[in-house]
Parts: sequence; C-alpha cells; structure tokens
Amino acid sequence: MSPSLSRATVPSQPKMPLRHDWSMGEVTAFLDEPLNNLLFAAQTTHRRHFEPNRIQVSTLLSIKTGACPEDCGYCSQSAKHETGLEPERLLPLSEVLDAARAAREEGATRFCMGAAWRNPTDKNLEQVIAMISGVKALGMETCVTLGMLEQDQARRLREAGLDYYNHNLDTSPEFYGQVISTRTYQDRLRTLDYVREVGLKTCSGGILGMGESRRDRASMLCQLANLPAHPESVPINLLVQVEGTPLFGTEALDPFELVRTIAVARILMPASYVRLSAGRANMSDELQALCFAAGANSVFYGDRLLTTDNADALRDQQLFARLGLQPEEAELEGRDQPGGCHRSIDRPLRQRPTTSDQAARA
Ligand code: SAM
Ligand code: DTB
Ligand code: SF4
Repeated sequence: MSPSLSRATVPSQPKMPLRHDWSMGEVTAFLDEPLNNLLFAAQTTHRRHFEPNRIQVSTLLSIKTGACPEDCGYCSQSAKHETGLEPERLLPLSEVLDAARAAREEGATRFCMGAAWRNPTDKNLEQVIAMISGVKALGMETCVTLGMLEQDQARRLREAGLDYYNHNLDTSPEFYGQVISTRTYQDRLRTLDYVREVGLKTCSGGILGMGESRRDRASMLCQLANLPAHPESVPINLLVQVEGTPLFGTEALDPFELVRTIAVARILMPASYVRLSAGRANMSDELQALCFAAGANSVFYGDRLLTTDNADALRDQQLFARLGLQPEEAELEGRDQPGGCHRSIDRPLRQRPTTSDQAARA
C-alpha cells in the first residue's frame, strides 16, 4: 500500500482482547446488522490482528476415502449413502509424500490429510504418524482430520509433531441431530477438548447451507467462540451438494448469509484464521472477494478437496492477483495467540502456464 493510502485507511488500533463469553443475543444482533456495518466492523477487526492482504494457503488430500460408518447427511463418504464413490484403502506413504511435494511446489504451506473414519485405530494412527513425519520433513505444516480421538491418541499426534487437528462442530447443537445420528455434539466437543489439552492447534468450523436457520448459524459461532481457546483456524464450508446424500437438493443459501457468517466469525474470533473452505468452485469471484473483505484469510488451494472439485488453481492465481492478495509463508513457532505472528514475505504461488502461453509456445 502506498504510504498515504496506508495512513488514510489502516487503523493503528491495539489488538482486541479475546472474549469467550459471547451471548446468543450479541451474536444474533451482529448477524442481523446491515451488511455494510458488519463488513466495516469485520474489516476493522481484521486489520488489528492480520496483514489485510495476506492469505494462508493449504492443500487437502483424502488419504482414506469412503466406506465411513457415520451417517453425516452432507457427506459423499458415508457407507449409508449411495453416492457412487469408489472406496479406497489408506494411501501408501509414498503416494501421500508425492502429493505433499507437489502441493509444496504449487506454493501451499500446509498439507491437510483427511480420512473417512469415525475414529482411527491405534494401527491407523501409526500409519498416519509416518505421513505426518514425512510431510514435516518437507518443511510443510501438517493438519489431519481423522474423526474422534482418545486423549492418548491426541497426545501421540502431538508428539509426532502434528501442527493442527481439524474437527468441525459443523452446525449448532440444536440442528446437529437433523444432520447426523451416529454421534453427538458432546462427542465432537470432547475430541476438541483432548486436542486443545495436549497442545495441538485446533481447526474447527462448520458447514452452511444445510437448511439451518440464521439462529443455528449464530449458535454454532457462539459454540466456537466460547470454547476455552478460540480455534486457531475456523473453516467455513458452504455445502457441496453431492447426489445420493440426504442433503442433496437442499435450497441454496443466500450468498450474503455466507458473507455475514464469515464477518461475525472474524469479529468473535479476531485472531483466528477464518478459512473460506468448501464450496468455492461454485462461487463467483465477486462473492469470494466479499468473503475476503469480511475477514476470510485462508483457503484450500489445489484442484481437489477430498472427493469433490475445488476452485481451479489457475483461477485462484488470477483471482489473488486481481485482488492483490499475497500467499503467506509458514507460521513461525512460538506464537502465543491464534494468528498472532506469522511471516509475511512475498512468495507468489507457482505460476502455471495459461492456455494462451501454451498456444504461444505451440
Ligand atoms: N471423518 C472425519 C470427520 O468427520 O471429522 C474427517 C473427514 S470429514 C470429510 C471433514 C469435514 O469435511 C466435515 O466435518 C465437514 O465439515 C466437511 N465436509 C464433508 N462433506 C462436505 C460437503 N459435502 N460439503 C461441505 N463440507 C463437507
Ligand atoms: C473442512 O472444514 N473442509 C474440508 C476439510 N475441513 C477436511 C473438507 C471439505 C470436503 C468437501 C467435500 C468433499 O470434497 O468430499
Ligand atoms: Fe465419515 Fe467424516 Fe464423512 Fe461423517 S463427515 S461420513 S465422519 S467422513
């Protein structure tokens, strides 16, 4: 930013103290605000805690796909839904490391590995630990999402050097039973407690567009923001509708509700990364730009999520360039606050040849 624009627009305000006592009244009142008020408050909050034009970039890989015993109504991987997905066993280590290396080449700084398990067995855990060690040795941050954990399993993951554990609350406690019957909200909270207690960083958020009300979105945000520590990373997914799942055909969410939810997440959890997560493949560039203006500062980058398509990587490069967003470097060790300290050096995503480059070379 030019010095004069910087002086004119960047508030030199102190960081806000983190609160863990948000009431439903406060959160619903935020969600009900005129959108411009919400965007202004979220953007101001964002600038107190983060460099406003940096974006954290993670890449996702499904290391074990399908045949999951859980019945999550949104998920392509439940054995209870006929989605035509071909189940796969746990990927071999070499395949995972090849994918991580490719993600690093593309500019991702964190590699997230997802498994379609209700919970990992101890043997599963050993196999995943080998993957974590291998990915860390490539110089990348690691995140895994493996379902419910026992405390000892969380501790073993921490000892193996894992950085983040992803475990979403997904929706409000009130709406949860309409989406999932094979586990409870309390089960989710217990795993989050173990993850936090052993010193792993937490990645937890939810899915919008499952037929929930604005009040449910407020209630989910309240749950996340009133955890004993805010999750360092808060993924906000927009439901990817998969044919054969019970939620296929749910009425599409008003996109401004997504923007509002991101803005309120930013205000409630000012020092956390808020990830504009699944659903970007079907979003316009303009909607994504509004989400970034509302405080989203992280995305999944790469052509695939777990079992569905992500926004195309070339389109992302072009979008980031058009918006002046710079991908962030890996976080430094020793942060004491979520999002409090990260490197900020320019490191563009690897440029892929455009079709016109290829045509020019031909
Ligand atoms: N089995 C583990 C679990 O449920 O925690 C880890 C994998 S699960 C696929 C991880 C997260 O992906 C879910 O909590 C949910 O938030 C998200 N997810 C799954 N299917 C989705 C969909 N169709 N649209 C949006 N998000 C989805
Ligand atoms: C999260 O919150 N979103 C990611 C990650 N955590 C594991 C998963 C999105 C899955 C989208 C549907 C699919 O590709 O199967
Ligand atoms: Fe299984 Fe996770 Fe999908 Fe639920 S969201 S069906 S637990 S893979």
